Amino acid sequence: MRVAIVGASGAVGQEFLRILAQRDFPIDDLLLFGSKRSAGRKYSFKGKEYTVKELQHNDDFKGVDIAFTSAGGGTSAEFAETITKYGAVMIDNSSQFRMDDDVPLVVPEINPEDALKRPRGIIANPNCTTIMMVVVLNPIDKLSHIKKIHVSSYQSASGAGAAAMKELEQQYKEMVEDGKVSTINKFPHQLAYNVIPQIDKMTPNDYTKEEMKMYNETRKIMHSDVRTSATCVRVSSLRSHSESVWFETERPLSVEEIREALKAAPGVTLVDDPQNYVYPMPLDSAGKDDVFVGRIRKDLADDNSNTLWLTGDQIRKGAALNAVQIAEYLIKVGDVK
Ligand code: 11C
Repeated sequence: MRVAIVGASGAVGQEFLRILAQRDFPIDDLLLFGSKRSAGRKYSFKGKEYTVKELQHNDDFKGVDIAFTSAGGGTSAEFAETITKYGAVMIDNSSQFRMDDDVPLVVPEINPEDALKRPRGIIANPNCTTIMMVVVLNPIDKLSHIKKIHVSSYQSASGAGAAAMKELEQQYKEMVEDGKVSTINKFPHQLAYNVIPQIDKMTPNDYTKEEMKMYNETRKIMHSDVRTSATCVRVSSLRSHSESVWFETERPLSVEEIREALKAAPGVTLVDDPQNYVYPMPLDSAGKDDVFVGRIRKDLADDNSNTLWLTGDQIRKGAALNAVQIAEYLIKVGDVK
């Protein structure tokens, strides 16, 4: 299997290297690509050193079976044809193609078969906050159809990339040393000692793009008419996103039913013993594969609704791991050999 990683130096790119090694993904040949700036950097994979090549419009992707791309929507748009023209399957982590009708949007626990219909050779990896929510809600939707979702997210600096994580650490350092923050590049405002109720750009309806991704992508992945109203918030945790989710089902569900469904759900770990202060937190889910869920309880304001709290590593299940699981599925069903 010839595998390429585009955006190899980024937070997600680096996670691809770790996950592919940890899962012993079948790789005969690995190619790393990046911008002109990151070309020449060296990374080791399973004891061998690999050098990042500049991504260019040439024949570098000839013979590549799977290309994991995570270098931003602009790069994906510009290079999709170059990457796929010799038959490589492009599993793209950007938001560029997610809502295109001829590009499947896949979470392997939910709609793996969608990955097999890809006329452009592109499979889109969903938005991280959306992936984690649907992995938890899909098994509940099977008990009774979910009609409405209200969600507030608590998204770590990691969602904005490796440089943003460094910036948050720098901001805390500046606060301690100077009493004020002077480095604000990656976030719209100071994040240290703060929360910012804006992730991604604002759209004309006053929801942000991140919030609209949660609305649109949830419907496409779950093949559902569900309506999601989200408020996405950047918080000053370093890694792992969390979400507070209210969902309305067609029939009232008991907490016990939901717990049982989630215990059996792939990719989900139940951490729910509220009376003993046991619930999931981002510090515990960072670096792990599953989405962790707890605080499951009846909504006091609506008999047909329940509420829960979830947290998961946005760089792993929210990005690189989900993409690798898509590739593993393609190999398992013999679609990519
Ligand atoms: C964040 N969730 O935390 C965003 C990053 O749609 O792939 C991922 C954006 C996306 O900033």
